[in-house]
Amino acid sequence: MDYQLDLNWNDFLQTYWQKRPVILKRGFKNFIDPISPDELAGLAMENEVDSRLVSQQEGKWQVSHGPFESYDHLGEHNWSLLVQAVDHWHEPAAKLMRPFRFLPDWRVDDLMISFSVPGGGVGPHLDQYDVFIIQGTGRRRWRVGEKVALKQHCPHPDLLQVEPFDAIIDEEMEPGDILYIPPGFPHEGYSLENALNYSVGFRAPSGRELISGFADFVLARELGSRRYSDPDIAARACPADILPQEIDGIRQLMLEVIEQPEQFRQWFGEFISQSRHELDIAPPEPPYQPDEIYDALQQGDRLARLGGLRVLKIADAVFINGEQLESAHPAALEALADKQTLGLNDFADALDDPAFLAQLAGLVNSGYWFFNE
Ligand code: AKG
Repeated sequence: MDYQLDLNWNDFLQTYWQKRPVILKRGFKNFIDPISPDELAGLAMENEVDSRLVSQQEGKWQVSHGPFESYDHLGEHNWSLLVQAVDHWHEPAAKLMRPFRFLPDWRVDDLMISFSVPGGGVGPHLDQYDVFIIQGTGRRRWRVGEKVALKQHCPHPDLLQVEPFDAIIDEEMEPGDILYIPPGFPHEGYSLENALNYSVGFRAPSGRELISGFADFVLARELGSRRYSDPDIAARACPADILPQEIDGIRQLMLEVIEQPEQFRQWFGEFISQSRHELDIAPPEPPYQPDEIYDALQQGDRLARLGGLRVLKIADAVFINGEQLESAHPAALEALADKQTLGLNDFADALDDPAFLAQLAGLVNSGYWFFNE
């Protein structure tokens, strides 16, 4: 199913993105769930899939983590099953992310899906990410508060909540409604009936993550070998003193490592094209020979991108799952980065170059693209 989002993106970005929460009433008209509660429950039984059950009885919260073996112990009220990165495991659900591609791919994180029975929810909390929460089947009451300093607490070691807040949005959402919440706004969803919710989440790396990722790159590439030097070292009254100009010199030395634009771009492309969630990689057996890829495309077969695979571009450089793909065919690379499925015309004459065909076979044999016919 191709989901059509009824939204004026330019107005939305100007008024709401990272600024104010908003309900986009009937953002998806005639919404049809891409997944059933049973399928979601089945996914949460898989080892590789990240899932949790959150329940509450008279104010006592419980959290357990998948994979789950059975759901027989659950009653008909007050619990919620949440499954992370469903776009990596379920193709029809992944299609829900596409209408959000007005926003750049590098900012996207994952699609989290929850199934809640009446009274189910994770309680009042806030996130550090932008999220679009789509209401699927069922009705759920969503409340959002103002972005103010709120006390956080853990009613269970794996559950971070905020204190009660006054609502600036308090609405029963119906299928196809979308609630957009910028980072830091407290919110809670309370199910009125069995309900599915789809959270399209965005990624915003913190300074800490960036420094740590960059440090790994510096070590792997053996950058930053220049050492601190002080031919004009200053005398000081107390040998224990570190002088301000020495602190500046150290900071300058560190900044020099960051201020190498080419290395910096290379690092960021590799870093940001890695997924934070496991990919459902299943290399084909036996592997394809390049001429088989050529023949399949000539016959009209199409290549589909693995769900959740991050393919990002900095100028002409294309990064796929943490590695740069170099090629003499920028248009073909651009098509790989841009399109969810590709056919013969997307590659044009690049397919006549045995080097490109071998690269494409490498990508297919890595499980990154697959024939979906
Ligand atoms: C979020 O994605 O931030 C949510 O609060 C969704 C939680 C849920 O679906 O219960």
